[in-house]
Amino acid sequence: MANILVTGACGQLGSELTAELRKIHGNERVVASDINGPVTLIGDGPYEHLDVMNKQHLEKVIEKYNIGVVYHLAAILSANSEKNIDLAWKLNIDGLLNVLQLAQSRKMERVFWPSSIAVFGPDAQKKKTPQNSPMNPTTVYGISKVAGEHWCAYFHRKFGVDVRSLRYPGLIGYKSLPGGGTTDYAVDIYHKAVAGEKFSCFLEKDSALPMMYMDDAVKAAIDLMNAPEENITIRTSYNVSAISFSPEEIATSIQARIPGFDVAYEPDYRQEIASSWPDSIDDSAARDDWGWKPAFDLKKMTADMLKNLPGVLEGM
Ligand code: AKB
Repeated sequence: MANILVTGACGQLGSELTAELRKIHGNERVVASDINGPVTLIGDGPYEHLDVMNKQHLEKVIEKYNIGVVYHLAAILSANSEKNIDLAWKLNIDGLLNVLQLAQSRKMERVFWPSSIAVFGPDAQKKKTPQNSPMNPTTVYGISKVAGEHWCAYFHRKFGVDVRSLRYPGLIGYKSLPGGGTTDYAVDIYHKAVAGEKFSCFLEKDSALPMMYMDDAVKAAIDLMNAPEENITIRTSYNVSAISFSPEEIATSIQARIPGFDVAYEPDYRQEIASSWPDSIDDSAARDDWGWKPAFDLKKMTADMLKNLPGVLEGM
């Protein structure tokens, strides 16, 4: 039986997705890989130190473990991409092309690749952004995601590679930290609240963005990958949506449980990125094609974060 490779397995989504895939398929069948640790979150099972820009090494790993399915998550997020545009383009696009080319030549079963709401720019409809809105991003990360989506559609159309993708919003979870995104504040705010400290938010208080709790994000990837091939009508990337809130709204949901939690708004360069993105997303295609339905709203997410985060921080 073919095995599964996760690239970027030590990242925010990767660590939780790897752990879940190992629960489903068994530790030995899910190979985790990354260029940075920590590997503590992903549990037991095979691990390879892997730079996805190195195609030869990637192929060796695929061969060594008889990989048939790849969850290709290695990428640089929006805010960090602006700081190193060459590396962001190289990693986000060359890495994807390496995976797609190997999926084609080795006739692999399936590939998952995350796109992002960052594909949309200031001219897209702000609220309930439709699947096929104009995609004119103003960030290098967004440009790489638009290009990546088209590469996915091309490899499917031209070579029959079964690559599937989701346009993730900001992801929030208590087990792992995001790294270098514009939506990171929505994780950091819980850490400060639990520590009893004041939070300085790098976005304006009314800057609403689409977001999703990690349990829903992991479930979305697995549901999409398990959907029958004939149900997948979108081969660029599916809009997926769960929650939409502003910094002030998430602060209020925390203050309902931790009265006195104090937040200051000190926007920096990330505000410009956030302002170019949608406030909320229309995901009816994902709901119709493969039954997408999120389980967490803001209230439920805050309750879960505040229940579980203190234990995680104690164990660190
Ligand atoms: C980021 O902020 O860069 C990511 C994303 C929305 O893709 N979380």
